[in-house]
Amino acid sequence: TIKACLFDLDGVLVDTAVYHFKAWHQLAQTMGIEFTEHDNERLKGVSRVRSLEIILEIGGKTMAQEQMLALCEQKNKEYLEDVAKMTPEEILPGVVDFLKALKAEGYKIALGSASKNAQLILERTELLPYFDAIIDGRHVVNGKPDPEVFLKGAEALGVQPQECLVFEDAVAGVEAAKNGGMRCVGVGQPDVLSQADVVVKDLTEMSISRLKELEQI
Ligand code: G16
Ligand code: MG
Repeated sequence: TIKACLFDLDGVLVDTAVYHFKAWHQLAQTMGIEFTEHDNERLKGVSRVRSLEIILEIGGKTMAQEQMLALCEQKNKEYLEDVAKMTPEEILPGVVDFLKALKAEGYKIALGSASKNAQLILERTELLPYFDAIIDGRHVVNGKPDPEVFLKGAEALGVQPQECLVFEDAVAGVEAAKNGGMRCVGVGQPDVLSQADVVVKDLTEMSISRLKELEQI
């Protein structure tokens, strides 16, 4: 049976990718690197420092570790200016109704995000009260597709991996769930998230009865 749901943040609950892109694009420009929306897909679900590595790869540049950390900090400052202005209106469709239904039925709920700003974003969007546990970029050593973030979530909730259902929009995130022995709902396009057990467009397609169907697989 499924006892808990674990949610990715960016791309599942809110769309912070637009703010990440804005901040990275600005930074890339100062380095003379052309960084496009298409390139931005590669940054989804990966850590901050890995994001910078990818941008440097695109620009064919290398850089000392120290300077990279300084640039990551600079990017984060820009990003946080937008996060500070976030409101509950930015919650993606279907999210609040599904979280309420899960709560009412006694399911446990955790966050499994790569972001070190996850807690702040949940506060700004008023989603924080729904979560029994938050595992994010501050708690994990190995990024997705390593299952660490979701396994720690299951542990924090006191459930087994096979009792968890993960919601993910990134290929690496779906892989992380499957690597952890969990069932996974992909949020996005079926051709991209082919490893997921089922793919939905957004959480308006989710309900308790749909979740119960997934227990059969
Ligand atoms: C999110 C985004 C990634 C971002 C990462 C780290 O992951 O999808 O693009 O690089 O968080 O964010 P921060 O710089 O805030 O620590 P997720 O796992 O929530 O999709
Ligand atoms: Mg995501």
